[in-house]
Amino acid sequence: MKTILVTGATGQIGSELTPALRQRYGNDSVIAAGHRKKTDAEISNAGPYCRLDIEDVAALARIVEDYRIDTIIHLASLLSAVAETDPQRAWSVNIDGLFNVLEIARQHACSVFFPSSIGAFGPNTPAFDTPQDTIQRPNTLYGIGKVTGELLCDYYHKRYNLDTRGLRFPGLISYKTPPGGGTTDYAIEIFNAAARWQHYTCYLKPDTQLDMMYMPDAIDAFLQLMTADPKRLIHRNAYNVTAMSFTPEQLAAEIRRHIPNFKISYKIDPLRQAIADSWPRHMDDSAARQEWGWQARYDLATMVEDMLEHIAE
Ligand code: AKB
Repeated sequence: MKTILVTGATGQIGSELTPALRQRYGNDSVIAAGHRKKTDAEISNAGPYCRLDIEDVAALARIVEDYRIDTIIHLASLLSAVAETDPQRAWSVNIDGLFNVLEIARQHACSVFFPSSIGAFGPNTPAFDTPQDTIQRPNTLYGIGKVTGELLCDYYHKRYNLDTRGLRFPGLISYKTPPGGGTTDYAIEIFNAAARWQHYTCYLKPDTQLDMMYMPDAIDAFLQLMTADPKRLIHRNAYNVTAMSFTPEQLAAEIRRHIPNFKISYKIDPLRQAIADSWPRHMDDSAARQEWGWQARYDLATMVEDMLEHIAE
């Protein structure tokens, strides 16, 4: 039986992954940790919650010892756009935070799951069918943190035999938790705007193509990788995974099939446009398919239908 610590449990992935883990492993076996005070959602989410600043290694060690944690899912991180506005803090949270997690995991023999991102690639990476193993020279602090994280997780696996595993997520789309400072946030904001005002002003250019995934697929990917046969994991840190790849104008056209009056206009944010322009257009995720059977359930049409249905509720 696992006892799991989820850092960043109140963030976009954590607020959906934590209940999914609790359903599978039991409420008391999944300890949620976040830097915020407990929210209403977490209170109804019936299970232990600890306040944790990921830069505080002693506090992290206390939680791991007190709850006899054997698995750490480390989600606490600043997203790409917000990281560019404060690179020093991004280093401290994203890189020092992961290093703290790996050190505590080494001392207590915990498994570690760490999400990487399309941000781990850069402008020299092949943009289409981006291979699993390829050039990674990101030009954002967020991306530098993700590549560092992938390499650190490899190092702790090889050097200390820790069971480290990770995924390179594309933009994640969900209706439960609002986005928090990412470059791909437009693909979430657009749904609320479409449902309320039939209009959205997008900060990326109409033809900016990026990989995306609906949150239920992201949760499945986590759970599948966690339980995958370790002997089959060649690229354990971190697997390219994607579900769909589209531009703002393609997403708007799909939304228009449900809301015919929906209109999109553009006011480009140079920071987020530059970040998006440095990321791949479409990743090759065949390693994840071959090594642990990855397959997405949602494409653009089914994701849009489901998002609009839930937002209307
Ligand atoms: C972001 O936009 O920063 C994230 C990501 C793709 O890693 N959603």
